[in-house]
Amino acid sequence: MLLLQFSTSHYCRKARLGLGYKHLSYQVENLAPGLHALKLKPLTGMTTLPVLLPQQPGQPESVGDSTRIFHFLDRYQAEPALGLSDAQQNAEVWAIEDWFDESIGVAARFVYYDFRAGEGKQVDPSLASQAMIRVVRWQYGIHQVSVELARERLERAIAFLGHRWSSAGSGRAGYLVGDRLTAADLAAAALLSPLALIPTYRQQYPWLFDRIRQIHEICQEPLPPGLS
Ligand SMILES: N[C@@H](CCC(=O)N[C@@H](CS)C(=O)NCC(=O)O)C(=O)O
Repeated sequence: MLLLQFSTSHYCRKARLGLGYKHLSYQVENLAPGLHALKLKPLTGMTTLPVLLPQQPGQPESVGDSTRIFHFLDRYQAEPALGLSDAQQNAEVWAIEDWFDESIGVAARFVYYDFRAGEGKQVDPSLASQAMIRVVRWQYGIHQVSVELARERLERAIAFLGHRWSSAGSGRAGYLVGDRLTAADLAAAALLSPLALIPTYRQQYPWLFDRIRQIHEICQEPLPPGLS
């Protein structure tokens, strides 16, 4: 299998967590931002990464979108499953996965690039990096008001995770749904990982980053910047 990705994308990290959780072997190809669209449009009809190429007879040529990749992986290899067998719990897994994918991952992107353009400029002050950040801010409409809304969204998501993940003295790590890791936990761990570089989040929510670290270790995925 080949995973087409941007090396720094948290959505591509999410796909890698799924592949790693299933112990599947795969290779990655890093695409150059901008030129990526030329390669992807004919393959998936979209321009976003990650895209998985199963490269096996009887399998689709390409699977675009990290949520579709998770569902594909469950069809391709049932165990360990990313969903749950109880129908109600399974519906909750995929609803939370979708919330993180469509809303919280976007909010994390807004807050991360706002940080990188200001207080976190020293992470990479090079002209090339700052130019790339300006393009991303323009492309996604990242400005003061949208960043403020994104911060509020992140606070609500972290409070939710606090109830389900935080072991708060019990010595036991929790799960978002049921009694084992699912697509919901993997999505949350990947899509909040950009916050690991932002000191205020690190100081305020140490348990969050402990859990993100544990999930990466279980999925045999290198830790995100800030945790490595
Ligand atoms: N919901 C999509 C989001 C993927 C996404 O936003 N990918 C970004 C990188 S983090 C991308 O490829 N952007 C380039 C573009 O939109 O052309 C998924 O889960 O795969």
